[in-house]
Parts: sequence; structure tokens; C-alpha cells
Amino acid sequence: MPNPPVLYVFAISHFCEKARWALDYCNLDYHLVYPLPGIHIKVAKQLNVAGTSVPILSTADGAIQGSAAIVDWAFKYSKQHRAEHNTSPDRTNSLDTQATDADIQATVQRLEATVGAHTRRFYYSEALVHDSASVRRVFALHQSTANRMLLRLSWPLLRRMMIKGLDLGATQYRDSLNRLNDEVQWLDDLLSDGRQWLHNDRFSEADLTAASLLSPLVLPDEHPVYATLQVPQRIQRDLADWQERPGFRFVRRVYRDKRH
Ligand SMILES: N[C@@H](CCC(=O)N[C@@H](CS)C(=O)NCC(=O)O)C(=O)O
Repeated sequence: MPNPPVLYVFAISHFCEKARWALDYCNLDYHLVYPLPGIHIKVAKQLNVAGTSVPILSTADGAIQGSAAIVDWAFKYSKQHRAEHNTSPDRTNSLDTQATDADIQATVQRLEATVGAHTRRFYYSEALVHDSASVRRVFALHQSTANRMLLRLSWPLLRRMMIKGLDLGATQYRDSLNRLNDEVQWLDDLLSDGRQWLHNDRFSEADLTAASLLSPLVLPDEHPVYATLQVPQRIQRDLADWQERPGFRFVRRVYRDKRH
């Protein structure tokens, strides 16, 4: 690739992990940039995308916002590249049908709306409200000294804005925990017939989405960031019994097998 695309991410974000994993899985060359929270809005404006959220992938043909769109781009780009260079089908082949498979798409959309949203609300309702330094430390990763200083100064305001904007609190913590319990139960049930992958007997965007969006709760060893995450004790306690659930074991296996 002559001009490697640039992937803008928050290190702590599970949506960003999903996009990053897809690019890694397809063996694509790219630069990672970690805008500070707040500065990311300026970046989004400069890249001329509709919303403010990351991940955003800036390519030679324009910017792509949102993890699902970036996954699509990665698989299409790598397929086209293989065709142009007459390369034999590689492992991304197993994902080629993902856009046309209704079951896979339904699972991806379900997981984004439920697990994506409630993992974040659950985690931050404890971590940002009661131990916000643990969150700030992850935002400080890969930042210059000046940016770390800026983050420290702006943190009280950012924290307040995130608590309000993401609707965080004790009731929300409980509610999201219950919603996550239902979703993990749905996964446990789906996996109860012994299937290796969620759909079609092969690794697909559904597996990648389930694993990446649950990764803040499972903390797989292969995750590029979460080894440094200091999970608040209350979350550890509340999830202690979940670690051996089929859905959580599935996430660990997908990371072990597919996140190199
Ligand atoms: N559905 C979007 C969600 C992305 C998202 O919510 N990103 C958060 C970080 S986890 C963000 O950038 N929030 C700041 C903002 O929206 O300005 C995706 O899959 O990319």
C-alpha cells in the first residue's frame, strides 16, 4: 500500500479494538494515532466525517468512520488486493461472505447495540465514577509529555462530560450488568450445541465483534491494551463467576486463535 491509512483510536475503546483487529487480521499496513479525548472532535472535523466518534480510518480515498464500516473496508480492500496481485485466497477468504449473510449481520448489529453500549456503561459507571485515574492512565498511553499534562488538566471536565454524556451511575451500573448477563446468556445458549464459531462453521465478523466488544470484561491475554487495565475491584467481584461461562471461554479462544 503506497500511503498506509491512518487509524484514529482511543486505546481503551472496544469499538476501536474491533476495527484494529480487522486491519491486523487482514495483514494491512496502517499507522495508529491516539487523539486525546476532546482533540478527537477536531480530528473528526478535519477528516470531514459526519460524527465525532472514533475509530476513524483515513485512507487515500477518504475517511471511514465506525468499526463496522472499517471492518467492511478492510475485508474488501484485502480481497481486491489479492485479486489484483493474483494471490491465492488467504485466511480473509472466510470473511468474504459476511456482508451478504443475514445471520452474521443480525448478530453483529445485536452485539453492537447491546454488548457494545452496555459494556461501556457498566465499566465506566464504576471506573469513571469511583476510580477515574484508572481510566485516565489508559488515555495517557502513547501520549507525549505535553499531551499527558494536557490530559491531566482537562480530566476533571472530561470526566464530568463523560459521566453525563454516557449516562453513568449506580443504577445504570446494575441495569447494564443485567443487560450484559442476558446477552452473555444468549451467547452461552448459542454455543451450547458445541459450535466452534457463531455462524456458518467459520470465523466471521460476528465472532470478531463478540470477542472485541466483550474484551473489557474478559481481558484476553492477546488484547493489545488491556494488560495495563486496572479493573476496579467491584467489577472484578461482580464478574468473578462469569469467567468460566461458555461465552467468556469463547472470547478467550477467539483471541487466542485469531488475534496475533
Ligand atoms: N458504533 C460506533 C461507536 C463508536 C464509539 O462510540 N466510539 C466512542 C469511543 S468507545 C467515541 O469515540 N466517543 C466519543 C464521541 O463520540 O465523540 C463504532 O462502532 O465505531
